Amino acid sequence: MLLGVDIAFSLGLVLVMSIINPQNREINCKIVYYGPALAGKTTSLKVLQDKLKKTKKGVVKKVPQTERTLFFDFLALSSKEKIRNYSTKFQVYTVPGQVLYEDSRKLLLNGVDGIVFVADSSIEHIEDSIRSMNELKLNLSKLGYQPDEIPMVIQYNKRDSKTAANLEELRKILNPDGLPDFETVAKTGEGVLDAFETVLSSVIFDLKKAA
Ligand SMILES: Nc1nc2c(ncn2[C@@H]2O[C@H](COP(=O)(O)OP(=O)(O)OP(=O)(O)O)[C@@H](O)[C@H]2O)c(=O)[nH]1
Ligand SMILES: [Mg+2]
Repeated sequence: MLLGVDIAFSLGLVLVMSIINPQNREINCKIVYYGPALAGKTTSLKVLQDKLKKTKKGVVKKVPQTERTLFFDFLALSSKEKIRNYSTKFQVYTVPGQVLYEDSRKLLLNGVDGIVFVADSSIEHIEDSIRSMNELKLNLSKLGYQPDEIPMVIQYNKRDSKTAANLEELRKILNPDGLPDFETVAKTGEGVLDAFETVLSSVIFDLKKAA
């Protein structure tokens, strides 16, 4: 279950990416939804907001409002789980997918702890997803991250599209390394929470490792 993981954790730990705030006794982690324009990043974030409210596992502080994202959408999640008296908070961002906002996408990756890559499954948009995936890797390396350092999952979104590509084809093209991947329909919410919980578990696993 989301954040229902018991984590051994050293007090006073300073992590490279997650921000530990000893005064507030908080650990702040950053998750970024990355992907091409109109792939369904903002819709996925809205799904998270709705579903997490229902499970009462997190508190959503801000609701994404925009149709086309111009800089970013943002959700702040407060977990009720504690790690040795430290509360765990997650800041969840979506990047703007439109090609001209590359600088914003790079900026938003700064300090990232986990990534959900949202691909558009439609055949006519596969090139956009490939371009976005390559750009993501390039931006991460420009920011000084090792390629496999950041936990990442992939959403093959818009599985309801009449022109959705075959899953195995998408895997071959976008996921040669076998990252956790999910068939999603953000419009109905299908698969979105599973993807989010998986990246969250990986981020928490990394916290444990670093402790
Ligand atoms: N059919 C279908 N439509 C979807 C799905 N997910 C999102 N959409 C629609 O696709 C359009 C774009 O969705 P957004 O969530 O705004 O896409 P985005 O990735 O945030 O786009 P940018 O902000 O431009 O980067 C909207 O009209 C959504 O309703 C899906 O799974 N299936
Ligand atoms: Mg958006």
